[in-house]
Amino acid sequence: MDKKITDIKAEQILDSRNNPTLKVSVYVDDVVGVFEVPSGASTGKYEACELRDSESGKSGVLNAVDKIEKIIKPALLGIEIDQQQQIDEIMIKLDGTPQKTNLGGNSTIGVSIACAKTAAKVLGMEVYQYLKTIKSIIPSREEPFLYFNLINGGKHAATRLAFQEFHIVPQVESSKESVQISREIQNKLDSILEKEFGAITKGDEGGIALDVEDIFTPLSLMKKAVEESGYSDKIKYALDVAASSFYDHDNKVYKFMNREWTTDEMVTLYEKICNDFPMISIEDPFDEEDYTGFTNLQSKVATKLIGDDLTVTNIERLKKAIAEKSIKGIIIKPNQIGTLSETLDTMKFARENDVDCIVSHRSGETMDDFIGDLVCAYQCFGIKAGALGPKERYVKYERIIKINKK
Ligand code: 2PG
Ligand code: MG
Repeated sequence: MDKKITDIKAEQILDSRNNPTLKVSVYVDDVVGVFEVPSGASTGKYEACELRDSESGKSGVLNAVDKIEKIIKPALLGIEIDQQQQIDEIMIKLDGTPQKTNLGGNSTIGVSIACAKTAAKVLGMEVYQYLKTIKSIIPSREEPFLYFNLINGGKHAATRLAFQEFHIVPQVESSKESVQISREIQNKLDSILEKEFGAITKGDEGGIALDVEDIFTPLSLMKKAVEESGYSDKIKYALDVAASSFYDHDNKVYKFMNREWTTDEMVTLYEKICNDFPMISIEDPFDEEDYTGFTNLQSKVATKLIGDDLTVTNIERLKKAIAEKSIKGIIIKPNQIGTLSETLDTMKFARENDVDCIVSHRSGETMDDFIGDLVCAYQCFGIKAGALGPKERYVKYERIIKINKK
């Protein structure tokens, strides 16, 4: 069978926040693989560039569509679809910038993952099976821990809550059971909050947009829901603080709960959180430049600190975080770096250095379930895919359950 790329098409679609994003289709004759690109709101400043038609807000991506059809497509036509490394290297070279500002990381990741999906089909494999053939990565767990983001704050909700994500993480082996447990706890939490606060509204990732200032309130409410559901012995908690979003660079302080916090005061606060709640991990507890804040806290707590804005799926930033002993885990978002090959290099390096990978959706999502295949192929530590409810979140969990049934 011929395996050469015969066509590439791109179009503009809408993501879960109604913002324009890319859909890319890669063809080998009549076999087609499609990837719909997600988009972040609390983006790290070292992430690959998201190319948009204008600087203001989340404008169109027609410029990116053009770059794919006029620049990337001619360079990739005729290349063997199962040569992922070569495909990605061609795009990296064509772009020629450190943060893919020329072609856009959204364009390159769209093409890169669509190629992998087409290759899987051409070879008659499931996507996760194909991924295993292109890189071998040290596994963390048979099935990933599922991180359910039950309360949304920060840039994902229009409320006073500064911390971005409050997760429950069921400590069970099976994804199916994990979803079942989370469903019960989420329903319980909804009814507790409806009683306490009246009508509830949801944030970008399907969790509740709770309008409170105190960061302990969401944790206590989740604990109450967990206890009333009878799952206290099966649940750990996790946070994504996304601390860069409320850091004052000029004065070197964090601003939330109506006051300013120094880095040392933040360390003390996190130690208290870890004492009061069984925390499995805390993501981005400090600003994206503050490796030493991470290092200081990681030396004091057993809870895993996770880099996201700190590391942006970039192997060079990961190397620095490892050298400084800043983290025990890294968030993996393919669109932060812009190609599948670079994503897998970062994951492989992380695991060789005893850093766990947590694959993650973005706050602006599509119906694509590729990250379900990614997390299962390499048996990663965990996945963040939001709360149960919104379909664009659920398809990721559904895919993981389906793969693990086989
Ligand atoms: C994060 C993500 C996903 P965003 O910070 O981890 O939850 O948010 O996609 O807005 O960067
Ligand atoms: Mg994050």
